[in-house]
Amino acid sequence: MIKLYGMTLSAHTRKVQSALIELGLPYELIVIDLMTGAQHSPDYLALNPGAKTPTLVDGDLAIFESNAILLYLAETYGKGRLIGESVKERWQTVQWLVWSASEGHGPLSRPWYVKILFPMMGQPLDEAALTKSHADAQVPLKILDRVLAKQPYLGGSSFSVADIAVAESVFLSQWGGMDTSEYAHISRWFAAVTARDGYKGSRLSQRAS
Ligand SMILES: N[C@@H](CCC(=O)N[C@@H](CS)C(=O)NCC(=O)O)C(=O)O
Repeated sequence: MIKLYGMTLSAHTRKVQSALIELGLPYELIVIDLMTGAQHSPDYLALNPGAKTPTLVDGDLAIFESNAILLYLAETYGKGRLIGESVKERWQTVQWLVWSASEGHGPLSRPWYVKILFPMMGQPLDEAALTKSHADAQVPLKILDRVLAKQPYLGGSSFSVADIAVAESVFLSQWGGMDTSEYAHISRWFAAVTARDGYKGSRLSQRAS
């Protein structure tokens, strides 16, 4: 059975859970508690030398980087479901996964770090940093809204792992206090993605079937 090492508090783990649920793949969630430093244990470092979660193990393959895992699952188990079969849709999906990792997730997730995570870890709320994070997140939000004005999903006409990845980042912006409702096309797309079983099921519990 597929093993997923991570924790549901982590957006990157939730992305992978969402894809596994969409594909109906049974998996075992092995909780790596980041608060206790479990990511630095020798056994975990053997799977993921970067000491980050998530890591997915499928047979003798151990793979890390959440967007690489999403692509692996889509290509291996989800062709025509989580990644389009045409060259155009397939590469648009890859393009947005790369954009998410390199351009989108950082500024989109920053409001959550500043407003939620850092205070949870005992730091006082930095209002100036929060204001700046909200301003910086407008850049990727504008890009997404422009694209989603022209097509229903990031990969093109159908839902894909790119939507799973980017919706989780937009969720972190919102949790970090951003009102994204002025972006009509993002709002329409986000409602469609978050209504799906994968998105809903990924936030239920730490246990998997
Ligand atoms: N680019 C990585 C980022 C993974 C990542 O930052 N994971 C965080 C949890 S959301 C983590 O494991 N942090 C542990 C640490 O920094 O010690 C991915 O997409 O998988």
